[in-house]
Amino acid sequence: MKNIVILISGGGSNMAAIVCTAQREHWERAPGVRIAAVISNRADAGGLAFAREQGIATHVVDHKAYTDRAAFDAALAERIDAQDPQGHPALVVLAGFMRVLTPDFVRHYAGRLVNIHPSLLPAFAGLHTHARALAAGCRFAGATVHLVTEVLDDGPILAQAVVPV
Ligand code: NHR
Repeated sequence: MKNIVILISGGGSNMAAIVCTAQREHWERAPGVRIAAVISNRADAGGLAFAREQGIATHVVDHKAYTDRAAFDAALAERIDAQDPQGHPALVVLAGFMRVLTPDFVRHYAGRLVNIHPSLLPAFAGLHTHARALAAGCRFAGATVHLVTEVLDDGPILAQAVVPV
């Protein structure tokens, strides 16, 4: 069984969509994939309750409890890797995860770390994506799934979906 770990910071709507799709499409049967855990950097993230209700293990690694980004990322990676019996989850998904990750963290998960970004990258990388897209008068919005690299919202694009505004 391949294990997916999902990282969130808030309501977890994209996480919930992944979990519901996994259930509906029976990912455990084929291709043999399970959502092993949902991890948040905030204890009050709304998505944690949803995940728990679905029987998914939840964890909090609070960034405020660490002196710097390197220490937080090391603790986070340790918790992520503990979700797989081999210590090597197949995929780590940033689904509204709001902490910038260090190069060491990104290297550790090279090729198996993806982000769901709420814009049509390369437009509107970074924060406040929707407000900026609306202010710019965009007629289309969308989302991008990309491999995470050291450069913010910059890695190779795996999928995009477009919606009219
Ligand atoms: N880390 C790396 N190295 N590369 C990426 O592409 C990343 C990443 C970490 C998160 C998600 C991204 C998004 O899609 C993401 C991509 C947070 C920030 C940010 O500035 C920027 C982009 C994204 C997420 N965070 C502030 C920080 O100081 C905190 C903001 C807050 O807490 O609200 O880390 O949106």
